[in-house]
Amino acid sequence: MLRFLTAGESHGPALIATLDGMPAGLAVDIGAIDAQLKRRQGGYGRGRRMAIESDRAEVLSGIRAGLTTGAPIALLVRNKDWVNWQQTMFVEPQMPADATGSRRPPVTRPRPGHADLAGAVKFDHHDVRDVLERASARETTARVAAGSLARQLLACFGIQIASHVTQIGGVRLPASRVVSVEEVRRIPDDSPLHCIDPDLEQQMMAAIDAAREAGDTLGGAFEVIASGVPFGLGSYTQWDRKLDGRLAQALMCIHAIKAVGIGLGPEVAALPGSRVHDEILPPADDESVKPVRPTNNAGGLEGGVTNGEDVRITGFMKPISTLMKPLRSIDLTTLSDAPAAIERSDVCAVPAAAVVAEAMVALVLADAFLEKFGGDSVQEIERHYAATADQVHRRFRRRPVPRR
Ligand code: EPS
Repeated sequence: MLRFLTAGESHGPALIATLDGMPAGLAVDIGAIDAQLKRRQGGYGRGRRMAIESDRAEVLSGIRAGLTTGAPIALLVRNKDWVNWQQTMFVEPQMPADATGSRRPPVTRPRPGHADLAGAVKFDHHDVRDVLERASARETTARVAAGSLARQLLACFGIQIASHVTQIGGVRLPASRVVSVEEVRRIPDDSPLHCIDPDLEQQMMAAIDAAREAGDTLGGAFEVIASGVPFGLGSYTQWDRKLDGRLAQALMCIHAIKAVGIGLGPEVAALPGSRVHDEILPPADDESVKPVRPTNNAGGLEGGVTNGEDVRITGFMKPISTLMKPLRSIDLTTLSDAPAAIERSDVCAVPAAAVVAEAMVALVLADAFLEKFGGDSVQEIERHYAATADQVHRRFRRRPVPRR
């Protein structure tokens, strides 16, 4: 229903996202797209590039007088750093006379963990720059811009998405600690790592400092929570409709994510069924619109379908693969031992990855939402949504709902 593609290189002129399938009639807050882009740029442990950029989205199509038209939405975010790279990244066969910046030598020493080696062999590139420019996590800027629109659509129906960092390197919140959406909302916007526990956050920052000193990098984990999600997004009827699988793909395809957990995540493997499955109790009172679930270990998904509880999904990120104290590698031109190349990079980007994950979750949830409640305009979707909500309410309300 909702599709998006991105284009652009890390040091090219711009990043682009095309979002197709947005319904007409959504009032878009353009400033909110930039606010999300700013969040993605933040977090303790980012490198010097983020001081150069101040990402802003330009809308090229699909929005008129503040409202979506139903046409594809094209978004463009310019790279300010482009002026420093034109002599290396020019498009024409010969370097244009007015190209600015400097001419960099070819990159020939692949970084272990990066796409450098696999990408160079796959596309038969001899300058690894042809790989790393597109493999760079800078691409996630375009995803966040597109995701911000998905998020605005979901917000019309009361669905909110938030995230928090649970682990940096070996410093982590206890696995048993269930964090509420309210706790996440209380984290100040300028919090360095977006962790709910300020003491733990200090330890996490110290771990990042130590990694930086050592010329090393650190990974970690974050949880994304979507609240206000109705029953019935996704389906158990076919493998590619299961929403847990779709969300897992959405997080796994973010740079450096190596594992994903839903709800309790990997912990489920160690516990008996009696401590994993969330019991189902009668609706709390006459006004309730769903049964009570005392726990949410399932992370809001049973059978690949949303069950009316918060959707909770955790991403586990490996340490960034550009090390200032490089690992052993080879020079692809001579095939002799050589330290891996050093590109300007971050020490830790887990808080940024969490913001990207929010965007990806928004895009997948919006897609599933449009499948369930679809329509060509927001107004049409609202009618369908209201009718379904009414049906669910009638089912669970103890006091009969008067017939309209
Ligand atoms: C960036 C993510 C990282 C940064 C990049 C900007 O990308 P990568 O995956 O290539 O390490 O290092 O900045 C640079 C490439 C640079 O010139 O510093 C981002 O998220 O915007």
